[in-house]
Amino acid sequence: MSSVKLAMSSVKAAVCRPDSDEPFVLEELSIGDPRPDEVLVRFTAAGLCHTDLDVAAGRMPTPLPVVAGHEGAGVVEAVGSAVTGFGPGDRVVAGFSFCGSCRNCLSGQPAYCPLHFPLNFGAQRADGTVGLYDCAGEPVHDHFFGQSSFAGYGLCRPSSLIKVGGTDVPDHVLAPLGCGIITGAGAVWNQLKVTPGSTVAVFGAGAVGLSAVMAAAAAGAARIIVTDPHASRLDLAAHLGATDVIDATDGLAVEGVRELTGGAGVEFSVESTGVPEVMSQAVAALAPLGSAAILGVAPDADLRTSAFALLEGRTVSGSIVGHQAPAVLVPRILDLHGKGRFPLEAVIRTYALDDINKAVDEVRSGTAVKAVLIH
Ligand code: CXF
Ligand code: ZN
Repeated sequence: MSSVKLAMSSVKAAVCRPDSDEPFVLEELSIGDPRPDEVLVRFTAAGLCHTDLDVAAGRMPTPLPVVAGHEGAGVVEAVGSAVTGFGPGDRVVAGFSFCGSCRNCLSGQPAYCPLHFPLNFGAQRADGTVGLYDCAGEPVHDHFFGQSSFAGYGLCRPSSLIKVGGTDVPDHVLAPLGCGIITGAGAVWNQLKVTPGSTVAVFGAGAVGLSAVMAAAAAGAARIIVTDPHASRLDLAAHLGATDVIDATDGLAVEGVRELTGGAGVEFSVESTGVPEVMSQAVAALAPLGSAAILGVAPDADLRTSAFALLEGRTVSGSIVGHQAPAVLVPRILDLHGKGRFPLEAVIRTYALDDINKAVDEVRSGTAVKAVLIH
């Protein structure tokens, strides 16, 4: 990284450091001015996603120390001279970065941009520089998902930003639309294309799984079966549209799904746990011609499934961040939210940024579903 420093302002941030006992260390950092192609955003809220914890634990290809956070919401403070389409005062949600010019980006699938990993996990500018420095003057990696929203201000890539000017939804509700919420909802609508009257099983009732439940309910699914080991999350699933719930602690979720469907299995399944055995269950619970969406992140796992089961027309595929441009998906969810058909508030618990490690503990224990940090 470059050691060149520019005009700096102070900013509070949660930093992932390789030598720390806790996932996040609260620090005062310095931030430079936006480059010509950057947008300076004042973040007011940021959701905590499992990917942030994977980064803190060194399980992702992200250099440390780094300011993570990839579900930001806030207000544009300043824009670089080459930025178009954004101006000071714009309310924005921050999601993932993409190049905008490759075949996948141009065909409306920016999540599958070949530069997804360097742009979102590289945590630096293309020239290797960063915009954050610690109190010793040492560089701290930023530009995580083009935002690093666990800092009060971020030097953002325009591709990561979605304008949300026309809504009165508070920022702590908007923030998780950057990743977790669109991941579950988009898989149901864009990847599986869940149909009215159909049967759906959702494995895992975290923020992604419960977003899949809300999306399946909005799509008119007749049967939505949810399985999870936490009773409180199953209660929440029932509140959000699940027609049946299964306690996953005994490992008999597939048998439960088959019993509830008269032995047939479901037309659609969604896996959101990242546990390889649960991924296999999501496939095993399918009826012939059924489709499973694998959404959990398990970097080193193999997926085991019956090859014979695939002969009956079952399909298994994965997707990331909603399988559609966030600029299309986010307004769709906000429209449903405005009609009371996507009650995001039910899955959100807020924490001061200072309490980010408490938020991590409560997500890990299952007490909180979607933790959102308030700056
Ligand atoms: C990521 C998860 C790991 C693969 C790429 C997309 N999404 C954010 O949490
Ligand atoms: Zn995420």
